[in-house]
Amino acid sequence: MKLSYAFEERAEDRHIMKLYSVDLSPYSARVRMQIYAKGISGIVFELPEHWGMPKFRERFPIGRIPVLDIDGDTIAESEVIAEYLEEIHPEPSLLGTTPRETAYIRMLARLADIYIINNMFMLSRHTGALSRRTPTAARDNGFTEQLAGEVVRNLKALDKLIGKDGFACRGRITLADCALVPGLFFVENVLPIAGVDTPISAIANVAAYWAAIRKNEHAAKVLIELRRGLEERRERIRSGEFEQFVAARTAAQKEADAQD
Ligand SMILES: N[C@@H](CCC(=O)N[C@@H](CS)C(=O)NCC(=O)O)C(=O)O
Repeated sequence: MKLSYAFEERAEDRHIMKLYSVDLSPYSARVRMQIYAKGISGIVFELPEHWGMPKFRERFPIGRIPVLDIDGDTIAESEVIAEYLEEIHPEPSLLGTTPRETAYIRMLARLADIYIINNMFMLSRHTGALSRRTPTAARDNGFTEQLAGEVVRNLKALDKLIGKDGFACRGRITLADCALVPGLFFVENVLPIAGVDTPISAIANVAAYWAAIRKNEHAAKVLIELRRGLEERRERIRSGEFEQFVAARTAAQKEADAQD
């Protein structure tokens, strides 16, 4: 039993792995931070060709990144990829040393994913914060105001759960930090584009965590990538190229839907 597991582990190491990812994607950033923190080498980061277009969905039905490609076989969903990487590269572990510690880490990672990143993602879609020259202010749209309220509510919940030693929990980098860092980057940088002041500074433990974790080398690396992605996106919006891309994407999707 043990032997066959060891063999499988070595076999995994021989596979060619690619992570389809872009700088600005918070879900991809979560997996990239994990890869940096674990020191995994040999995973190539690749831009997803036709991303957003029906052609991309033909290959990857969920149509979202990150996707981990292992010799052409693919795994979607950041959390699933993260757990897979922990299984095939157990050391250094970004999980707990007991089931209860691991459950706590997963709870914080889930809070970041579902209640922070996902709400920020929907808010940015509804306001056009990352797609239009003149986004709709959240206060002018009841739904986006509600999403911004959800983000604040969940940051306040996080405030009661977050570690006070510069890490999300356990005094070291875990999968919780990998999910929280991109989430807080979006709260800090995307909410203001939608006309909402970032609430982080008023939420004491989250603010202290945010000030400390951004100095961690793996977090810092991913934050540089996220900022670079945001600057590139701003430039594409400024030049009008991004709106053209969104229009082409919508038209292509309508055509594909009509053929279904
Ligand atoms: N639940 C997914 C969310 C992934 C996701 O929404 N990715 C965005 C980029 S950050 C995406 O690919 N969006 C493309 C689309 O919505 O068409 C995960 O955890 O991986």
